Amino acid sequence: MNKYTLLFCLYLFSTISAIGQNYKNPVIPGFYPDPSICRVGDDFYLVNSTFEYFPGVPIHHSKDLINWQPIGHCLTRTSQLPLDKCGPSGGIYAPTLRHHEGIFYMVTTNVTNRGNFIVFSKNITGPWSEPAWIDVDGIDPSLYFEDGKCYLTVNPNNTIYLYEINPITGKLLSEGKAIWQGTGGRYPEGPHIYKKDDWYYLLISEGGTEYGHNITIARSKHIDGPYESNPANPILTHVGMNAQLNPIQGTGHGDLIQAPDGSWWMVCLAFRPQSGLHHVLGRETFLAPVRWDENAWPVINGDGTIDLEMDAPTLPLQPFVPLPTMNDFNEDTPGYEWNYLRNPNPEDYSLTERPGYLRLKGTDITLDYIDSPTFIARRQQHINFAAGTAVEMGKAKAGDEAGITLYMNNNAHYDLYVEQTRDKEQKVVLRYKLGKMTHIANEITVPNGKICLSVQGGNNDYTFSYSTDGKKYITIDKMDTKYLSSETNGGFTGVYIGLYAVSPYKRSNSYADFDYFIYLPQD
Ligand code: 6LW
Repeated sequence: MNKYTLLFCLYLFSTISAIGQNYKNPVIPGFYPDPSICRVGDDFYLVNSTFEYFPGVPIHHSKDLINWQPIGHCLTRTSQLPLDKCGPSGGIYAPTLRHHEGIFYMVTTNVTNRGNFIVFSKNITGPWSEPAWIDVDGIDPSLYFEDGKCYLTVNPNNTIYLYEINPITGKLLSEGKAIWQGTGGRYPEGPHIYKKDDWYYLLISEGGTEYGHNITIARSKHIDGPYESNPANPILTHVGMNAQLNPIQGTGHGDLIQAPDGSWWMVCLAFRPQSGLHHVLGRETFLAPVRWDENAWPVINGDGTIDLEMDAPTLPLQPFVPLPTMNDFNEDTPGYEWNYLRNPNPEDYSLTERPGYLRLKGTDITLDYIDSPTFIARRQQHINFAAGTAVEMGKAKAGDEAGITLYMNNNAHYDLYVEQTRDKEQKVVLRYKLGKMTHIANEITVPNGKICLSVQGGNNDYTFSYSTDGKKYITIDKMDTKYLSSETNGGFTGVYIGLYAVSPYKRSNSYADFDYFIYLPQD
């Protein structure tokens, strides 16, 4: 056998062995809720909601529905994503992504500012257009294209309405028609229309995005109804006895997709409770196989539940190179995993002023404000993880602080930081902010210079440590994960691990230099 035959055989073997493998859920872990998916040829693209974070609506790419790689965001400019004073879990709600005749469309709602809008782009990585605002109430807009027409579904007044729309201008071209209210569950939302064979299918979510969440479906021979409910509804839910011990809960908000091989799949959101019934990672993106039964209704993974370990044949797997665990800050711009709070002031961040360092310039906007503190963060994507950084204060004045934060929202965050003291010394401080309470767990005077800060995440606790030499770490305290959970704080987001800087002075020339950032998944 010559070299090429051998390589070909190896390739064939790897492809064949890849088909039929099981896969793990969630397929996109961490705060990636409200997934919407579309396919162009062999390429799948998926978007999620982002609320008060910037840039908005991350885009992932996949060849196999299981391995996903971040490739950008739809909303990268303040003009597309005004988030001024947007409260926690305001801003961008569920998006829908569709591709039609060479153009990608993303439709979503900025619940804090002007409501529903569409952006479009010829390329999935943008640049995406300015918003075309839609004069309609409700959330979770979706688009469906057919015969040169485009239809909008959206849910004002707890009812799914259908409109004809111009997807470029956002102008409504017809009166709205109420087409379904679901099966009686609260918050009928997340509607999507699909056509398969002779039927229009209307997929929605009901029950709210907590433990009662579920997915139902109706169908009609005509796009504007009447829609008949599937007698087997809900088609996906974890409220039943068959999922009472399932580590995945709150399954809902799905979108269907057909793969090039003809197989059908659903992406949906769900969460993973930890430390009792608390979830801190936010709502994540899951994948389920779909089959159509003899009466032409979709069946999700057999019994309408999903698992962490999925027992299902997959498309040929095409993994991507994972993100490195260590970020040396050697790039000139932050990677797609980094987010800001609301609309950031670009002058407060630099990766070029000191090559190999992330420089943050603190302002008097603290993490407690509904505003844009100097804060750049990535999602906590794993229940068990280790994260760390090393921070050096520059030209610091008394009261300047910089460090690492576990941030759920302005009312719930744990901060491990270096603070400049009045007498030109510094201290390491661990502070908990929970509602109206701010508690300093400990403060330790340390020598001037670079300080390493680390956080270890686990099921019940976060453990906070520091080091003055990068070798010997001293644990300061442990704090419960559950107080940062969605159950404790409400809202739709998950915990971020942030690097931040604050100064008591509105504008000073002080700064903090972060040497590296490590995020090590340990699930
Ligand atoms: C979203 C709605 C929902 O718009 O929660 O879980 C809302 N589903 O469909 C916020 O994500």
